Amino acid sequence: MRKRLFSAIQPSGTLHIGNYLGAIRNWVKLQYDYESFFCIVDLHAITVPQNPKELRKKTIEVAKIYLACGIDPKVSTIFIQSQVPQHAEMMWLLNTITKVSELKRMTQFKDKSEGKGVLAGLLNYPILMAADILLYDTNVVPVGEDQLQHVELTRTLARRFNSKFKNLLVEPKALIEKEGMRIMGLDDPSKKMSKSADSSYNYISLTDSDEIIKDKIKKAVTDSGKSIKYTDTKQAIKNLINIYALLDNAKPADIEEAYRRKGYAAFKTDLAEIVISFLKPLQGKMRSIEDAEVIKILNQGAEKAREIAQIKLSEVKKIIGLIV
Ligand code: ATP
Ligand code: LTN
Repeated sequence: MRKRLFSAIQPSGTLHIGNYLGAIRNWVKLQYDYESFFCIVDLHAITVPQNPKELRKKTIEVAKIYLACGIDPKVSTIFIQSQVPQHAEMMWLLNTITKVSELKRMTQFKDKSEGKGVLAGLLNYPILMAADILLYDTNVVPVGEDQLQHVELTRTLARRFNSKFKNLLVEPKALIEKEGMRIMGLDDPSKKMSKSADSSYNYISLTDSDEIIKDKIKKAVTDSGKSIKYTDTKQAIKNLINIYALLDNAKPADIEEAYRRKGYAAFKTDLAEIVISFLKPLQGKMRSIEDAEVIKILNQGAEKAREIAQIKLSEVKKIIGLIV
């Protein structure tokens, strides 16, 4: 039997090149080595306020992006989290073995919970993520570096459950691809590119038009000095070189060399062209996929996921002492 893989993205905005380079690009390759489940985690997305109409639209859009990027529904299972109610139920059960202190120390929680009126859903977010993963006997979880802490908590909960009750939950491993693991914001290279950033100048969406891409790259912050150097002390240019290298299959050192005498403006113009020619075919594919086709794929995916998830959930409930 093939090992299982589970990963997910929140439909909380339009996906950006960071999501592609840090996540989806790897999934496309991995789907042939693992039995894969790719989820659209709408229940996670509502841990911060969402406009209902937009949320529906984004959920379908994320599914189209998965397909256009090369996730094959004949090979992998693609589904919407809220269409598999076992996730929310499993979350409640895991909630009873999770310490509040474990949740409060999560970096993502600390980052997103500044200010007053912090919602319980935001705190409990990693337990839902653990439920997603553990329901499917997942062996590997490909994610960006920022999610490592959540996968660690998932492992802790699996171990805790297994030693308290019975060895029922598989301890998953995070799979972090070194390349592309952290694409930084164009307007602030000290923080990761994020689809829920305040300014759209933070990210390049997979659906951005050519003009917008040119404008965003032109306005991307630059470091002091004019040289194109790939070094940790020049975070802005390092990030742009990374994007260039990943999309153009080039080595950062070669890019550095090629632009040594050309300077920032020429580099940015070329980078914009590279991004545009990468996104063109992807956007064409997205437009060619009908809503009805996506909905059919998502329904089939949810049906398969529910069957698998229900078996695990019933085992867990029984062992805890709930009457199934
Ligand atoms: P949000 O800002 O709404 O929290 P996000 O843009 O950070 O969203 P997620 O839905 O949290 O995106 O993440 C989806 C996947 O993309 C995860 O595997 C995550 O690690 C990866 N990812 C997100 N942002 C980046 C980034 N800037 N660089 C590389 N990978 C990323
Ligand atoms: N928290 C993740 C999204 C996510 C996920 C998951 C990733 C929810 N459930 C299960 C992997 C496995 C994020 O924000 N990137």
